[in-house]
Amino acid sequence: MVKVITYGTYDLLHYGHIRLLERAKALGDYLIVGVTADGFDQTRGKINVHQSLMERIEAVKATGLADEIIVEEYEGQKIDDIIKYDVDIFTVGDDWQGKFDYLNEYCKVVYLERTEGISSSEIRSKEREISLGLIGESQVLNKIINESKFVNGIKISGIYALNTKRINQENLDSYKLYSSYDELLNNSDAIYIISRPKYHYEQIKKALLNNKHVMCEAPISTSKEETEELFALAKERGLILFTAIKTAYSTAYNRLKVLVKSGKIGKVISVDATCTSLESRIDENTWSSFLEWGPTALLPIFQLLGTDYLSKSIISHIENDRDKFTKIDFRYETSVASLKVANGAKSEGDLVITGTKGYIYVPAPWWKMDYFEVRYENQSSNQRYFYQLDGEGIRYELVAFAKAIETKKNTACIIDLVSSEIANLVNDFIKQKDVKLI
Ligand code: C2G
Repeated sequence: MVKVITYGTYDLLHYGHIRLLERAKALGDYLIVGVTADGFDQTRGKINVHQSLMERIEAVKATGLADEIIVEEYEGQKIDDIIKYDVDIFTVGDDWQGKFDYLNEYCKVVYLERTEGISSSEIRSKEREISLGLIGESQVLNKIINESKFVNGIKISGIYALNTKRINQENLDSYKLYSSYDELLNNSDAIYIISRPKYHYEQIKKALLNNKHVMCEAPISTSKEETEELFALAKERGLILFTAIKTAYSTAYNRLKVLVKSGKIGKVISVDATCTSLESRIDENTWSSFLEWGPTALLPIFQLLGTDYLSKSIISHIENDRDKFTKIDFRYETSVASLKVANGAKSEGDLVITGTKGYIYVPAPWWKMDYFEVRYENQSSNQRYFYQLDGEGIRYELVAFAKAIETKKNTACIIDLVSSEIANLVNDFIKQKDVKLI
């Protein structure tokens, strides 16, 4: 029996895929198809895959061409599979010509002619593109423009900014600069807001009332009530309202959460996060340390321990009525948490999750997470995890936003409750509630 193996993402299965599978099948008597896992695709830069792994497996199964279907999870798995399944022929489309010659050491390698004129990415981009309007004054806006180029289905409709001093000239030349927010709204399907936090509520509300989807840099607003009102309004109108904290959309961070929730380090006793950067990412006179870094530092605390802490204490160092350094300690029923944020001081920007069986250490800058370690008393049991993170993770949050708009399912990685509690803390901070000064 001649066994053949081939691999692919098989997203939005089309006749190009089917023709490949038919010819692969014809090479032998038994065809194994390796369908790529979501995480593996993301690691190898395929971030726009629309269908889940199960949907893609089902589609390949429905062709009736595969005698066996396996999942491709990691780089180098092909060699393991060829040996494990005693494969005679590896085949793949000739868009990969030469890339798999190394497999000749294990089996025959056959490149089959690719079917011209059709591809999953063409199908994806033919679907209605979301025109995304940008509002705000921060240089992060330049990153969003750059990252949007990697996302099928999103195109930037233009920019509205109170001042453009932090927007690259190249972007000002390439994208329409609208003279009003109304004009931006009229020319967009969705809005990405990265303006001063005190404007967020009005800007989000106006976008939702104009039936636009919204992604907004945390905090969504500076009060819990306003945040809850906005999420309710979005829900009522069938719109997507996403909180943008890019860490939440990175593969590594989501794998870390799964490991913690699965009990990998036992019960979590403490979560300690530090974020500092002396050069303020965002305009010096708009954001304080806590407004700039608080939502990011709060994310793992609220997502791993919840938002029902029993008490908190805030200590800040303030200069020219901007906090240059803020430390917050939380007490929960059976755990504690702390955060240190500063744009007027420098510290080790790591994240440590303390558990009863071990702990997770994420080195600085933990918020651009691509690597973390699970550490135990017996160091030989330590485990290291690495997940590709391109462009600081902003493209992944844009992909999640586009997918949510398309599927009308709010798959936000940051649940509304967390967004509301972040806003609540921001409110306490602004009102200096539970705050002591140093
Ligand atoms: N294909 C084709 N004609 C097309 C599109 C795709 O013959 N118009 C072939 C590809 O060459 C590949 C298979 O169909 O052999 C699946 O294509 P994709 O789902 O795009 O997956 P890809 O990332 O190309 O898979 O490690 C090998 C890769 O996983 C190959």
